[in-house]
Amino acid sequence: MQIGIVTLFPQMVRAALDVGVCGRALNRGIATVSTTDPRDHATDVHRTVDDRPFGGGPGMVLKYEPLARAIAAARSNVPEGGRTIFLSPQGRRFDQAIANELSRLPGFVLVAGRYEGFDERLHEALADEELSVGDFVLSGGEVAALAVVDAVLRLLPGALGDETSAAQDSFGDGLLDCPHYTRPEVVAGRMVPAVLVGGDHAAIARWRRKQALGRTWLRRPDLLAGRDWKQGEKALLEEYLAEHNLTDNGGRNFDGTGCAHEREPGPILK
Ligand code: 9D3
Repeated sequence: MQIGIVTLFPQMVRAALDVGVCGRALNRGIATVSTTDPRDHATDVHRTVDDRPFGGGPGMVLKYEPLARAIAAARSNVPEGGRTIFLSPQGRRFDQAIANELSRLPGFVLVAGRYEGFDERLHEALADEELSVGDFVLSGGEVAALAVVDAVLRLLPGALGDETSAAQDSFGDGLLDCPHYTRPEVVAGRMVPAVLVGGDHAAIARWRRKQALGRTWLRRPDLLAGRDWKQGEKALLEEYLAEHNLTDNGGRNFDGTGCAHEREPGPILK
């Protein structure tokens, strides 16, 4: 996979991608990431990439020509069929399903903005898609681009040490993760759940799935709304709710409908 990133801060992007799972994936040649700096595609002595907004107001706007040339240069390093994706607060919310889609492409170009954003004609003429990473304000698109690249790289075959762990992750199966414990067995007066040290691997797997379902129900009921419930999952969740005295669910259904948007916020795990 060949990924291009158009950014005014290539050092920032490179530094982040040099470490951890991403660094290893890139070192192994599973993917390549190239950066293109729009300043290298400016034509004036000041290497200008931004200008004041028509109509007035604060901040600066990224100019069409240097950005368009930078995007064209980045696209030339990416195979045919690669998409051009702008990172923008106005974009579609990035999620694991989009990460999965992108991981099946031969490559793509991410365009990170700074200042107030891009001249609108860049979006119109050159964007196949716009993505946001969430409803909060970043200083630019780089951190968002890094989130996208990280989420995609770790899905590529060979990127992770343990081939099964991507599928087992939070969101890999549409649920939050179960709790994890390590030594010592008792710390700060708190014990590890007995099942985890009992050696019954079927019981451990069942407990973990039950915890994942229960925590998702409590913390992220929205994730259960469209769920394709697997065999035995609803019974496991019933069991969790009974064990936590949550049988009075105030009319809330398993799938998060019924009152999720009407009721008081639920407890965040006792
Ligand atoms: C303070 C400027 N804002 C005026 C209401 C608009 C604005 C412009 C540019 C807000 C943020 C940014 C920079 N953000 C991104 O480029 C960005 C982003 C984000 O801020 N949040 C979530 N996802 C993304 S993707 C790109």
